[in-house]
Amino acid sequence: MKILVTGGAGFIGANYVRMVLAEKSGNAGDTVINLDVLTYAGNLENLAGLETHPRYRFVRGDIADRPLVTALFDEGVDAVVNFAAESHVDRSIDDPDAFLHTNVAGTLALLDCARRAGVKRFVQVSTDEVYGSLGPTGAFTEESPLQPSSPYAASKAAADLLALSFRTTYGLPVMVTRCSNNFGPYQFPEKVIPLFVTNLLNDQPVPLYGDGMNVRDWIHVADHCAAVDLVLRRGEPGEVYNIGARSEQTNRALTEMILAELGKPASLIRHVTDRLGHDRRYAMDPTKIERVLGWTPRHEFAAGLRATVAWYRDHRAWWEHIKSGAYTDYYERMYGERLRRSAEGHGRRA
Ligand code: NAD
Ligand code: TDX
Repeated sequence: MKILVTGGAGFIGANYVRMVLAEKSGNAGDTVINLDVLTYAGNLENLAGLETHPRYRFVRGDIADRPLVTALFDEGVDAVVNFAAESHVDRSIDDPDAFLHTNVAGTLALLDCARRAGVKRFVQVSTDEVYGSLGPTGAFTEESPLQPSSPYAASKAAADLLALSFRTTYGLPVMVTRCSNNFGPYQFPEKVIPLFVTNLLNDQPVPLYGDGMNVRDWIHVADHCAAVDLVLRRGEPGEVYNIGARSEQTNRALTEMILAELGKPASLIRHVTDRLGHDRRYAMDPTKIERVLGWTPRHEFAAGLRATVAWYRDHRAWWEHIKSGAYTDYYERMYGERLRRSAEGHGRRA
């Protein structure tokens, strides 16, 4: 199968490309074209070692670029996995425009080119955030209403529904996956786990939003990639599949686990002003993909987190390279004022 993977230079896309091309994956007949425009989050270092792989090709470009996408489909692409996105909630609150361009217009362009080219399988990688926020109990099923909170989540909901509409309207064989929070190697250090781990490795404070009691449902990126691959090969067109590992943690508990793993003091936690519209709790019910496709997560949370912390400890050059230049401006804009205010509060309390 010739697979067009979009956003393959990002966190999950790179893990997916590596998985498909791995000797042991059993996908020996598959070739991968990785289409990625290389935004701030796209990093070819995530794919180091694959440059000369005989079944891999990188193309730099935008999923919204119809002539380019059409030319790639003209080469005989069988399947698409659309990971390409603007993916960070805080950036979408700061400046939503890019989210509309890539997540909505880009996904629409890709779907449209795919149906004109007669692509046989199309996986739209969606997210649990399309469902909005949960109360203290229960979990999202595929039938839960879509109630996105942030501009990011709203743009992903639009993409998710556009993808399903292409199945209903044009018969494009689309499957949608909605996954919970991923962690693992190659995650951009704006997301909470790599941000906190890399700050702590430099003995810098970690900015915990609000009361720290928001809950996220964590899954190792390798388990997400395996689920996406299963849906690509065996999923039913028109179906939505929730993906999650039943691994809920409050942000405070998660932070404490990371501190313990690194042997750092709790005094490095800074309670900062909350994220606007911060979803309180996510929890995924993955019963459908377990029952129908036989998927099951293989990574237990505590062990996976330990291995992930070790990965960032062992790959300092990878993240130091990222946490310089434009990242420094981002960090100041996002956290500078909040951390200064939190330090003043700290001083008053002391
Ligand atoms: P990421 O930000 O690490 O990577 C996104 C990649 O897409 C980057 O390589 C970027 O250069 C590329 N890209 C952005 N705009 C593009 C465009 N217009 N054309 C081509 N490439 C473009 O994101 P991630 O965390 O790897 O997430 C991948 C996908 O999975 C996203 O669709 C996201 O919504 C979804 N998802 C993520 C999570 C999570 O926890 N990270 C959970 C569920 C779903
Ligand atoms: O500095 C921080 N402090 C903090 O307390 C950051 C960056 C986050 N947080 C909190 C906010 C969330 O409750 O940690 C939790 C996780 O935050 P993120 O890592 O930004 O992830 P989240 O907003 O939950 O979204 C993620 O999961 C769903 C991905 O970024 C999305 O792409 C995916 O769709």
